[in-house]
Amino acid sequence: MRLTTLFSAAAFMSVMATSAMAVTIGFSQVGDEGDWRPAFSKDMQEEAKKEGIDLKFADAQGKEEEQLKAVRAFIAQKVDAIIIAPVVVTGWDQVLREAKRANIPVFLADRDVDVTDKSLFVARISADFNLEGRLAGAWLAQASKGNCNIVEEQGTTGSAPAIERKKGFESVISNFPNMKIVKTQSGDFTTDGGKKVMEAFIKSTDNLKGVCASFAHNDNMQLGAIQAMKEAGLKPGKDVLMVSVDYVPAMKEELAKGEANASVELRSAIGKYIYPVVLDYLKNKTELPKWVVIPSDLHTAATAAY
Ligand code: GYE
Repeated sequence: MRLTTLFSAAAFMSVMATSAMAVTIGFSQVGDEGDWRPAFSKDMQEEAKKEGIDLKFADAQGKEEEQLKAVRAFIAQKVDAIIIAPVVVTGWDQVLREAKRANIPVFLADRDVDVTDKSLFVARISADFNLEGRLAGAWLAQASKGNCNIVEEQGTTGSAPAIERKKGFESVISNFPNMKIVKTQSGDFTTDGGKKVMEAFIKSTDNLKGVCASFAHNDNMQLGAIQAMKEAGLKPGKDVLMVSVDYVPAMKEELAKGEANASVELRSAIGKYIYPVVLDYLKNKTELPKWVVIPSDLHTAATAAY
């Protein structure tokens, strides 16, 4: 009897100790556009559980104002750390200064911010979007032998991946005088957006006459573009080379069917890269590299893993 009481008292105390020690992290997520982002959100929630982190998850539904509100709420709640996947790169200085004043370390996951004072965040953990653009461009240069009129579906205007994927892609194709972007428009990283943009391209180019490739900043826009092209009687993957970024499951299927040709993988299970950096910093206050880079790979039907 006494033993049981003793045991449960000890168990109670240890539960108290663990919960008192549990790290609380606020995570401000972009939203749930596309297939990649919800997979990333799910991974962040599952990994947090595994690490015993009390995660406060806020979905900004693609709006920066919502993210600013969420970050301010995290500051008011005195969380131990804040992780932000910023919708766009601008507009962050003020709120990051507020977090710094409150002594709450901020980490960037996935997307980047454009701030002059880099001490406003501890580190960014993400893939190299410029490299993704260069890999897509290099694949296309080879596949088209340096001869290609390209239509481009851009991601969300002002977002780090839209800016950097474009820059990286252009830096490669600029080495080939007969490769050029003939049409470009934002499809906001969504399937619907990509479909609408491709419909407009089809109209304005007389059914993609003379167009050799579609470069989409993410797979969902390319999936929408594929639909639009099929509806117009075109053969994506055959009439037009299709290259994009993310390598989501639906794109793997398109690669297998031959309706798409290449996709640069953006890993979504990246909580295992992000949390150890945050936890290590909270525990040891170690100097961290400003950018922890997650690797990227390009896949075609030949290399896709099914
Ligand atoms: O490629 C896209 C998502 O921020 C890099 O955002 C990420 C991009 C990803 O919605 O599908």
